[in-house]
Amino acid sequence: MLEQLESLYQQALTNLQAAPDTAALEDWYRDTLGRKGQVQLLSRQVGQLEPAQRPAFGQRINSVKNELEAAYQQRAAALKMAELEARLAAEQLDVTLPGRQQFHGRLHPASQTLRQIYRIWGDMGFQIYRSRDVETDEYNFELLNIPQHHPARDMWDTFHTTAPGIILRTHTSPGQIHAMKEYFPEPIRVILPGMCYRYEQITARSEIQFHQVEGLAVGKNINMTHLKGTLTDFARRMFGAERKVRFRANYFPFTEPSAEMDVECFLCEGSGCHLCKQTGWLEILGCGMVHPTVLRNGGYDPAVYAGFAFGMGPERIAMLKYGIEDIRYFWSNDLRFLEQF
Ligand code: FA5
Repeated sequence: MLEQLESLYQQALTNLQAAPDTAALEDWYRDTLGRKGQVQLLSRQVGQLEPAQRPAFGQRINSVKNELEAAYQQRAAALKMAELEARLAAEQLDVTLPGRQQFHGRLHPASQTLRQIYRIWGDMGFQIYRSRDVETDEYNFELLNIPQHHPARDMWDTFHTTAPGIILRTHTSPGQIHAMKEYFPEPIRVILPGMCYRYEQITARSEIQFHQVEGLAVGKNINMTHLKGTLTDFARRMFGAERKVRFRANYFPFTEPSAEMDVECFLCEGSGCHLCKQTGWLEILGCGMVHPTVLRNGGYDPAVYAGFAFGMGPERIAMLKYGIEDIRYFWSNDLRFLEQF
């Protein structure tokens, strides 16, 4: 039996050295030193020996157990180290490599311009009033003093839906009526930003969808001076403190009198260049005193109240500010364009 123990011992040592990884090592331990392992099984057979041989066998089996245990610990440590080294080699990390630049998103140039506009009007006490993109013919035209079949309708080529009388708004002006109906009889100071849609030919200056920012002030003592002063202040904050502005008479059915505001060309400072088509001026918005009919349609008595309104196109303003030659860049999703802002 002692011989059996010695050969078991030698075999166990050989197997231990041959265990390729920690999983095989655990199997070795279970089969050799575990509760049902070979050493344990052999030690249970001690009763079969002559009593005189038992102490020597007992001593040897104890020392075999201790030696195998120590050899196991050693092999386990060596295997663990080898596995760690293999992993480190496989997952090598070069800490001297330069870092990869994080990609930061940014705001679309139209959104940037809109936010600039919001901030300026916000500073002047104007709140943002959101109004719907899908409108009725009544709000987009009739309540703005543009009846059916009136030639002024030709100013706004319209997208119609299959539902009669339901259209995509051609300008943000119908929001004026919504705001007046909601605020009456309070005084009003709002801007109405949003997308507008026109069934127009797409060109370098005209899109079929574009933003507008409408403005509306209604109160008891509002006159043309307020309109001019407020819009001049806006233009100076937007385009520079020294910027000159001018108002040209114009026609809109929902304002009387109506005007268009130009700012001095900021490329040539008014001397004439390709941007301003040699005029020295850039047109930026339409405006006027709210027409009495429109005030009445919003619920305000024109004998008591007056108001001014304006409407500007942020994409056209951004084009002027940043020298963008073609409005089609805004919605064509070309990163080479968008990443410049
Ligand atoms: C209007 O739409 C009036 N509702 C503006 C207004 C409001 C006048 C309140 C008086 C009182 P107009 O059609 O000119 O006006 O458009 C206003 C601005 O929208 C233009 O100055 C321009 O900047 C922008 N715009 C108009 N059509 C297009 C288009 N197809 N593509 C891009 N921007 C456009």
